[in-house]
Amino acid sequence: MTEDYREDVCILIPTLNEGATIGQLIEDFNTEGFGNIFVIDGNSSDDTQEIAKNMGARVVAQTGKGKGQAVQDALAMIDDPYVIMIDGDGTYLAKDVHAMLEPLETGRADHVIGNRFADFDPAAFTKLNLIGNKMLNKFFSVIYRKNLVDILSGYRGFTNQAIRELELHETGFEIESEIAVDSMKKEHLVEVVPITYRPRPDEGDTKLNPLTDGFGIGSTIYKMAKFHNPMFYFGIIGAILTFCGILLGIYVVSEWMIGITHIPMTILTALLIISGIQMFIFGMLSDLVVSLHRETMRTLRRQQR
Ligand SMILES: Nc1nc2c(ncn2[C@@H]2O[C@H](COP(=O)(O)OP(=O)(O)O)[C@@H](O)[C@H]2O)c(=O)[nH]1
Ligand SMILES: [Mg+2]
Repeated sequence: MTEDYREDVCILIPTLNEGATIGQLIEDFNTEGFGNIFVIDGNSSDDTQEIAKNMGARVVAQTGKGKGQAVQDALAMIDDPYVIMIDGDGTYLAKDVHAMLEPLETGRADHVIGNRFADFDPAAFTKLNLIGNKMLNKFFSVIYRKNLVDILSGYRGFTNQAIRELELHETGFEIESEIAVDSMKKEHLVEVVPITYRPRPDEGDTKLNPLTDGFGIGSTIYKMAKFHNPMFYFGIIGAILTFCGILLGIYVVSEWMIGITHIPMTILTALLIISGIQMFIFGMLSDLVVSLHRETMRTLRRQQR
């Protein structure tokens, strides 16, 4: 390693069988002036670990399974003032690192998201991937009332403070959305920075399954809404119950008009509508609890800082 490398920035790379690209990626970061490289590996069966070690990276094998678990392992081991997280598959460019760092260094942001939609190769996203990404981003912005443009981006930057405050539990590909949600919860300053996104050199070799992982990510975003926007969380359930109740009610009333009475169905209608309205009331009460909790946490964080 030369003396000129910046040591205050840790480049964190989660890898699973990325032997084809990891070497070039580390070299590119060296060229940009970054030598503090941390590879958290998912026990790759190829030569990822050897290549990274030979290039001077700190290589650690994750203790469990999944990208999320790897990231959690790694973040607990990093003390540097800034962390830049990037996929090891060669889809993101090392030269975008300066733009990613700038908002962190000037204190404008605690967390930076590299926006892949700013400049992407048409081959980098499959149609399904692009639609899924857009839908999940929309879903996120409705629930959390903030448009972070590309919540599933694998290129992220954090201050040390932000990392210590994040509480992450998701082990798989839900980790990016969990980071986005938790930064909202912790009221971190988040900045979105345009970056370039390229196709994987070994196309189609992604470990992500667009359907099952997409569904998992969507349900993580929804599940966590309970703690951030409970009116939305309970409101959806309430709306479904009330809607079913009203539909059934229309049927019961129209049958009653022609002289047929359905007693059990009438009871069910009433139950559905009442439970639906109850859900809205739960939502309102939870909203109150969440607002009060947010105030308390805000005060605590101010004192801690
Ligand atoms: N350590 C570790 N890294 C993983 C695991 N699964 C995926 N990765 C890495 O996480 C990054 C993103 O994975 P990728 O399959 O490219 O997902 P995509 O970019 O969302 O399609 C890549 O660098 C992978 O090598 C895992 O289980 N453990
Ligand atoms: Mg990838």
